[in-house]
Amino acid sequence: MNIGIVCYPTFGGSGVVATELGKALALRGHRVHFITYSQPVRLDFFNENLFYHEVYVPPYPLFQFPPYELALASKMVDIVQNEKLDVLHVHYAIPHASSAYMAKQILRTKGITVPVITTLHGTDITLVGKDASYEPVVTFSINQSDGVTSVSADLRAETYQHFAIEKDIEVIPNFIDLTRFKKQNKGHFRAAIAPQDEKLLVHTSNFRSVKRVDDVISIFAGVRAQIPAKLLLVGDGPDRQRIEKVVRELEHSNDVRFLGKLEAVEEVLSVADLFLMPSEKESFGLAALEAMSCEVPVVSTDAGGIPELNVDGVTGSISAIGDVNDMVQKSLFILQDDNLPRFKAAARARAEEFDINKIVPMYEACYQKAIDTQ
Ligand code: GMT
Repeated sequence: MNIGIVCYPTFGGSGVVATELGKALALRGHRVHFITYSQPVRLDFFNENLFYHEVYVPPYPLFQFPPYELALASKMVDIVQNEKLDVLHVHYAIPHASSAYMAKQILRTKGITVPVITTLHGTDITLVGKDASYEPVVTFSINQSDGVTSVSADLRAETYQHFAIEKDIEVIPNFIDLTRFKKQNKGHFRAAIAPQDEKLLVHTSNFRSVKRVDDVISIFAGVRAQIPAKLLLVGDGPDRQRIEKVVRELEHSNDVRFLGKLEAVEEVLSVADLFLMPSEKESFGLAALEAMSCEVPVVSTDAGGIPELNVDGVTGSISAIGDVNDMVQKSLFILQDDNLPRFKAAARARAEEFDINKIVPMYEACYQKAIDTQ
């Protein structure tokens, strides 16, 4: 197939899923055209089946808000027409699904039909999309899509609950490359970070308020009060500066390291004992899946789709949002030497259920169905 993928090119989960999906489709022989405003972070190699088309928004003094969605729609028209795309797959509803709708209408006037698949990732529904400023457009553009997928059953339920959706939504979960995300021998790194063999706790996120990074710090402080431990924080975002101040006030502030936006997160996960995900909203929890694939159990909340991934008492633990005490107690339990090996093995075994090779064919089938029903 000739496939167009529209996504955010940044470190966010939806961009990572879209890029990894495109790469996997290219390896399976499809031609994949990425359409976005800059080179996707993980698209940093050459493959004869991969193409990147940059959306350029010309500046003009009149524009207080440059109209990206119009430039995107125009670019979609150009690429569908000239590269003869069979399907357009947009990741994150806002504004990609409405731009795709516009592109589809323009193409129709030229006698060209192209099916549009919209994948809902999370905050496009649970946070931003619900807002009255966007809701009518989000509802309309989802209903106009030829195929709609969501990354968890919980996100699908929330979409039906808050939007008047007439379409079937298919659940296609996040996936993982088990060959990249596996425990590597990084003993030297562990010895440098935890010379006394302290337990290593890790959190990775975009440091937005829904991630509740304050809770990460409080959970760590509770654990550190009982056992020797270190905390590694990967990622960056709006809350980072404030969290740095919070950390400076801690009794054990030297045991917390900010690593910033690391691309090779699997190297950090390879030395970790526990992953903390105390999110308030989380449609799936790709970062937790990456950790589990590297044999790291997950202490999480029951937000959104996390319980569809993390199995309480088996691959980690589940607590109510904000119940820091419970997460401290569960962390201490999992970290006990008698318990940790079994949690680690179960985390990896669970991650294997989300093998990229099992999930990508679900997208291929979804494309084929949309093409066949045009
Ligand atoms: O986590 C974020 O805020 C980034 C966001 C995105 O869309 O870029 O991630 C969402 O999509 C990921 C991939 O499908 C999911 O694994 C994340 O759970 C989801 N984040 C939220 O729902 C908050």
